[in-house]
Amino acid sequence: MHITAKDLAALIPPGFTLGVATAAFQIEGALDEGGRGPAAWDRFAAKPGAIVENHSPVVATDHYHRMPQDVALLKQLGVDSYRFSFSWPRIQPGGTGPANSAGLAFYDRLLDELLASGISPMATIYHWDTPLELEEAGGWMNRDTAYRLGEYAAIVAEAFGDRVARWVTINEPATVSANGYAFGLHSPGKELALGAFPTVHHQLLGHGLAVQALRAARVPGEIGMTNVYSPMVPNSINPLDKISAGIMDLGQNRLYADPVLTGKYPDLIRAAKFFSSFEHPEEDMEIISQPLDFYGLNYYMPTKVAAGPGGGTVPSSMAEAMGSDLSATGSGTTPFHVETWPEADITAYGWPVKPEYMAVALKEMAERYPSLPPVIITEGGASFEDIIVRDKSTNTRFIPDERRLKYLSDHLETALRATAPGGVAESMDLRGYYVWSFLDNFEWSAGYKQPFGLLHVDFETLERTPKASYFWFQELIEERDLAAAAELAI
Ligand code: PSG
Repeated sequence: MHITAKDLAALIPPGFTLGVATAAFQIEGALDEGGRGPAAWDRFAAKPGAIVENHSPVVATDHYHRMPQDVALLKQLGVDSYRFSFSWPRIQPGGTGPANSAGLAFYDRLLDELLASGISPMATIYHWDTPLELEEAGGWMNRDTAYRLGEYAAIVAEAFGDRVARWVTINEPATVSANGYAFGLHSPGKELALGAFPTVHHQLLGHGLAVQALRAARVPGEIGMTNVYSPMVPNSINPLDKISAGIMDLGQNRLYADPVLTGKYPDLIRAAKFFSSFEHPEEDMEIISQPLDFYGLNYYMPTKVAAGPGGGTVPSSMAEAMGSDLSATGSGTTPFHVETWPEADITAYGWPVKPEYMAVALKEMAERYPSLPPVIITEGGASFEDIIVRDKSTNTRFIPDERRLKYLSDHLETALRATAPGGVAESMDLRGYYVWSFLDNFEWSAGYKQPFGLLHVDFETLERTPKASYFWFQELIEERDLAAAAELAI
């Protein structure tokens, strides 16, 4: 069971944002309409075998053509805010030069529809859709891409600065570097292992340059960036398991958060060979660590780590690469792998459902980074296979996604309790939670096989159907508003 919507609503502090999130490439489709240029992801997804069952992003949810209906569904849901991303190749088809006016016009309409519906826009500037031309020039391996991102940010700041309430410069650089450049699971499909380190630095630099562009344009909205965070849990008290978890924590969490929040790469990273063989101006660190108005956190799950070969989901190349390279510094370990939680619910993706680790994540973040700005959970959610129950007599359809609903309720409850007075992360100023995702969409290399939406999408007919989780979120927002109104009346 989970807490009732009414009791959960009572835990929500004033001003806390409830929202839903998407990303352009995962929902828009219309890849060659409106003057959009090709993205590296278009080409990657077209490679046979790159995407589960060779699913195509060409149509996705057809949001590009259905945007007004989708905003109506957001309004009906009642969310305070909607997080979406600007498509870089729609706005700058080749990744450089002047803006494509048809591309800008689409987001102009989206922003106007949102504001007319009373929904506060949160815009991600870069959610992985690198223009193909930039990828062909090296993509994030090329320092130049960081400057291109800064210029693109200046364009969206100028065009939309009057209407965007919150800006996310980049989303999850960790996933781009690891999946895209180290292990080849995402675009551009490179398998550089530790050689992918420049893509980390260049994305972080791009983030900093985007912040500079937004500040220079004096946008009134709040500025932040988003990193994914997964607490790394040793499989046992065996010191080798602990060291393994520590290495995963360094390579997936701290590598991306430390530079932004402290202006420094972690010492163990700085001591590694791959780091010393990569040269970058020291001034970059100041650009990367500019003060932010908020820090975005994508939280999905913890990761249980054990020393030694076996198990799954950590590509062995990563384990070996990181283990062997760090061992050269005297603090190394054997290769390691991810263990499962036998007692936990498991999503369709194979991700463990362990809501109590939401509190661990927030506590670790709060303790590790004393100067942490206000935090917004910019994504959280779960993929489960959905079934549509049809009632012939009333000709209605019902999608009983209890497990997704419970995932969301338990995680939001845990986050609210952890950051409330007396909670384990009480020093954290948590300002919001965005459900991933508003609607089922193109889940990168998993295609349409991993539905995260509050809305079901039939990828044959493109029809949207609210799931039980949609009605739950709607009820939660209503209960919160009722409680606030009652408070005012007293
Ligand atoms: C990457 C890593 C983790 C979770 C999600 C992502 N992790 O280690 O817990 S990807 C992220 C992304 C979005 C995806 C969504 C679901 O920002 O585009 O669709 O989460 O995978």
